[in-house]
Amino acid sequence: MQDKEIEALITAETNRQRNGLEMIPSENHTSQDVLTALGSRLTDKYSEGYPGKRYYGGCEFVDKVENLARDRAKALFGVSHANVQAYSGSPANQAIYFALADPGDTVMGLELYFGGHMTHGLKVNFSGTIYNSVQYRTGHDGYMDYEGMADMAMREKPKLIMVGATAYPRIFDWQKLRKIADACGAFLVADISHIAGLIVAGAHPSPAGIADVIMTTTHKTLRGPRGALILCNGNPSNPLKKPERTKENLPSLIDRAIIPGLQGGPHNHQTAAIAVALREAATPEFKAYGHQIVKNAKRLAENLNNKGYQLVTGGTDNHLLLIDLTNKGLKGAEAEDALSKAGITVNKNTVPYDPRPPFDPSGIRMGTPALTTRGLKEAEMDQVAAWIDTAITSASDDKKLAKIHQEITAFTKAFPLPGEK
Ligand code: DSN
Repeated sequence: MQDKEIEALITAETNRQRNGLEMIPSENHTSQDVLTALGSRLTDKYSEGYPGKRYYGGCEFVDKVENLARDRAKALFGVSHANVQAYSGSPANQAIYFALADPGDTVMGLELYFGGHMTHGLKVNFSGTIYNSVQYRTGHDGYMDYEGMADMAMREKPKLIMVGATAYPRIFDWQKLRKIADACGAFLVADISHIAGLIVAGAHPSPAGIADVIMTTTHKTLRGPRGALILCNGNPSNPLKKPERTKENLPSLIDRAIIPGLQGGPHNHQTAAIAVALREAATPEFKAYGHQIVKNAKRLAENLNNKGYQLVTGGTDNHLLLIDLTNKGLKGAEAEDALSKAGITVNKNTVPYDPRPPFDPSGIRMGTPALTTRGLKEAEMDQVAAWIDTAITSASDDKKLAKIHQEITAFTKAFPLPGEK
């Protein structure tokens, strides 16, 4: 590389990942094939429109790339329509709101500080300013409060109900959610960004055929490049005619919301890398991977429970743990910092009904997708839990934290990043 400054930073970041434990539950390590597609000449090409209906010449190969990505997405998730052009999760959700609601309409989503996402109606996000957002919360036990949701839905009559989370350690009951949406006449949108890999592996129930629209980012448990899929059922109609806002028209509504509604040219290198990841996710190895993520998270939870940590909901059914550190006398940010010095990357996070502010919350969030990609299994989780506990209980002892980092660097040599030996 001619640019030595950027080259050095890429090397430094790669070494940071290689020599540490990546435990942010929304992160993962992609395969070398995904990286190859992402770094290809496809990035040079403009192709506004959809395959076969572009505004540019020279699209014969990128058409095939996009069709492969769409076909693989449809087959993997069991739906009949896939849009693979959204640049990432937030723009994808923006497209869904744009397709299903008008400015000022009521929309309902899980509050960020209870495990939701900014785009699920946070007041300072587009979803809470352009739309009249009403926000539901989990119960005090940390579990989804389906009764509370149903009451709110009947009272507020939202146009759409967004369901999904960034910090929820349990399973979503899609059938219950369908009933709530039907009772108030709302579209049900499932944001499965965190759990998509578990769903395709069969380690979490799928909302396919239940939710009206499914959105997932492609870079979390699904282990692809950054990007997003918007999935639904039906066939797109004439792209030039404005469709009625009905369930039959969902494919057209979504496609038109992406372009011309929100985006210009799709990122073809990203689409190709998504296609590669979707092919990988359809293998038996990926199924085993998805189940192993959950086994590892459960084992980690068991260990930390035994060491006196307060896990929100008492444990996990998926890929992540949300830990309230109040009883350990440490704030989330302090734990994040100590763990980082020890070579373990997590993030500070609010816990339900957190008395502390969001930028200085009581908890941390951690997950097992990236560690599982590197081949760590239950036995290694015992060691990881021991390191986490030592780092948290010795948070102010920089020497001890540095020693853990050394141990982790040595340990990770047996668990190379994808494509490395
Ligand atoms: N930033 C993602 C996460 O960490 O969960 C959500 O967008």
